[in-house]
Amino acid sequence: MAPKSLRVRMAETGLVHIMAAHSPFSAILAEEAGFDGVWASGFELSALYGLPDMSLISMTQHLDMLRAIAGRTRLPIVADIDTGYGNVINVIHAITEYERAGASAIVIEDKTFPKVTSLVADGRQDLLRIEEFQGKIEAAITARSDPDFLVIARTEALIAGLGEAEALHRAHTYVEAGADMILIHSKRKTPCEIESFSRAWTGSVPLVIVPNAYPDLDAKRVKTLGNVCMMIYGNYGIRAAATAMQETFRRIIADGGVQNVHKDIVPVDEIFRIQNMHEAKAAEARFLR
Ligand code: SPV
Ligand code: MG
Repeated sequence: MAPKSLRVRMAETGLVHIMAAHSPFSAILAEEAGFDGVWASGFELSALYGLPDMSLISMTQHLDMLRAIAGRTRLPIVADIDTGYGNVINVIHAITEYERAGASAIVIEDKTFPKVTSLVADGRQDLLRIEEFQGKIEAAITARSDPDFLVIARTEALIAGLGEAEALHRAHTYVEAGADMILIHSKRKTPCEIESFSRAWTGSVPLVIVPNAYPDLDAKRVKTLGNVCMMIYGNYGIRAAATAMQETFRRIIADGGVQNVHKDIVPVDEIFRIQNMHEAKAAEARFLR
């Protein structure tokens, strides 16, 4: 069975849950846990390389990982293409490449290249001129070949401290340019900014949120807003991995060996299962002569 498109899934359930992935392995775990899709996160891939999320990871690096993810999960992939890797010409090229690589949607943000990650304190958050970003959206819509490939426009107006009026104005102009959805991001510790934006939103397309900074906004509360159709859990994969590895690695040093942690982490058989080892063994038994 072919994976359902995000549009279909959103129409069926009203709200899709998209988990951040930085590798095929994390995407497999997201699929097994029951998420509707994976977020090919720029933040997570940057962190995987031990780098800050500041446009240091190239499009080629991100695309290579996305292709590897697409090869190991049937979940739709929402690709975080940051600012689109340059100007409108780079965006056109990126859309073609990401669609071909197997993405179901892209999110493009209205910051200047190179960007600074959104949640860091005192980050430089320079926004693009509205007209230029509208051009990027129009170009993305024109460049896609499948109308179900979603072009999600992300405004960083709240992140940049420009206020709700500017965020709403930008979001409306991005819809005029053809955006399928609007991602509204906030770094407030409470959901107040997002809930206020959602209530004020009169645009014709639904909203996407990334509740990284304001964890209290759970799915039940989001559903009462009525116009948020996608939740992206934007840095939870890498944070969960960091938690587990930090704890385990610390204990091995403290214990002078693996004798204690051994029983608290998954057995190697579980990794074999996730790797599809049984299929490789079966193929070997059948064909290797
Ligand atoms: C990402 O996961 O790369 C995001 C979300 O863009 S955030 O890092 O919160 O901006
Ligand atoms: Mg990002």
